[in-house]
Amino acid sequence: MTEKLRLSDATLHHLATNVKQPGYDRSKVRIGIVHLGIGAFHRAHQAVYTDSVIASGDNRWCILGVSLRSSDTREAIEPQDGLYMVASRDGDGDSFRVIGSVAKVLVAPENPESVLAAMTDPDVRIVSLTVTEKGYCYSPATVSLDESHADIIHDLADLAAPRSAIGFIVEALARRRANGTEPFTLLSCDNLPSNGETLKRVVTRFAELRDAALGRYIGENIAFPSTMVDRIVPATTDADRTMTAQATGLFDAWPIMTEPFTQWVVEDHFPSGRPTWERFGATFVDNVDAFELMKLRLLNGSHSTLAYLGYLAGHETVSDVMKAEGFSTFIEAMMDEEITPTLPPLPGFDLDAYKAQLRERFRNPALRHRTWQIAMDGSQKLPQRLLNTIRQRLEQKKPFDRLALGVAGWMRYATGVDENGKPIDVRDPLTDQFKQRTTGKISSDDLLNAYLGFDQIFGKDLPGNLEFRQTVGRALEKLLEDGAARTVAGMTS
Ligand code: CS2
Repeated sequence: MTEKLRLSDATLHHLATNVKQPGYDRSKVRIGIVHLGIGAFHRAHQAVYTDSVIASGDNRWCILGVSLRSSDTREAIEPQDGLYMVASRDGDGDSFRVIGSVAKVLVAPENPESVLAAMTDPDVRIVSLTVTEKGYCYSPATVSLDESHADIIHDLADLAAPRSAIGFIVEALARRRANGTEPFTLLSCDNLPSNGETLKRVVTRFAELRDAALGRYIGENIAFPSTMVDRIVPATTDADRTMTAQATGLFDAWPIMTEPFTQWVVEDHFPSGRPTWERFGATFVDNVDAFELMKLRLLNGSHSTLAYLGYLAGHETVSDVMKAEGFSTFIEAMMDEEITPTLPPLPGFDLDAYKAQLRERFRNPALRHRTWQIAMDGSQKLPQRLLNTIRQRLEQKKPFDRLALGVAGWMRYATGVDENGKPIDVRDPLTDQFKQRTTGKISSDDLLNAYLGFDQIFGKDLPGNLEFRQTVGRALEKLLEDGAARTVAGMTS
């Protein structure tokens, strides 16, 4: 391959003509949003909607992205003037678009004060977040601040140099209040049920621990609209970088790979103003909960189930899993028979079409979405993706064998050894504890007991529920005896 020029404001005119460009004067835009956790998902989703708003002539909403840990995003896109490409891919081919809405990236650990300065700028009206489940420093089972979390302890002791998103938010709100600057709206874009409420709960609690009056002020004055966000964004590989350079004519150090589908449902509660995202496909509603539950349980619950069972059955990507014997039928039955009856009604919404479309999205042959990627952080994901659905099935006194197999798949996966005796690189905040508590445990009973001891995942109710223990126990036993591929195939024949 010949060396390609690198993407930047100055090289845009070298792009292939079918690549969509920002088309606005980037020197004239102002920063109106600080986004905490500027990973691939944000760049494929909110930053794209915002790019469209800016292109339509409203220059108040450029994004300042903050990385809370590593400098890799800044290193990739700063030499590109913040520009990057989004490749939208499916069986029909790829289409490319350059996004210009990210003006700057800060790396919080290098200079926390610069992040706080950005968050206290009066032009900034929204602070949004994609910090993943574990970034909320909460206990997933109780959805309340984990006051023993190392970052929370640190941030309470060193208010001006926080590490966590929560610490940054509370310090910035306290400074704005002291300066008489209008507060910003907080917009959680993570896959949590009632994500705005959850953010409010942890932020208010953290503020109370600092100062009761600050806690009250935040509880009474700050808007935390909830959102449902959806777009599948597999991690970018070197092959993707090469493909993008070849197709577009410019080298981008971090192009984002995604699907054509995108959805954003947002509660319309922005007292300090907001971009007109609805003009570019976002849906504003009074209450997002029913959409969020639908997405978390049907998409993410199925995704995690396909990821654990699919990985154990030897499949690298979700589309491979969907092709393997029995899996597609299994997931369809799980959606229809076990998840759908737990969802609140959404009048006028075509749920059957939504589910069929989901399965098509999982089959997308152009997205190499690795099961291993989705399998990450299971301890943080299981409660809202599978366990709450099971709680409802228990209440309804209805079967939940497939959901239980998903949970058992996670248990089997988190032992860190695959079905051929090879190690699994288990990424989870609790990986070390899984190892400690499961090593040497071979029988399904011993393993089940070891996992059910994690009350931050299973709560206090499920471990004591006989029906739950027996159903998950049976599923785990079957997985250990027959392996994932045979178990899934056996359940659908
Ligand atoms: C996935 C999600 O990695 C995961 O856990 O289930 O990132 C999923 O792709 C998105 O929520 C889709 O909107």
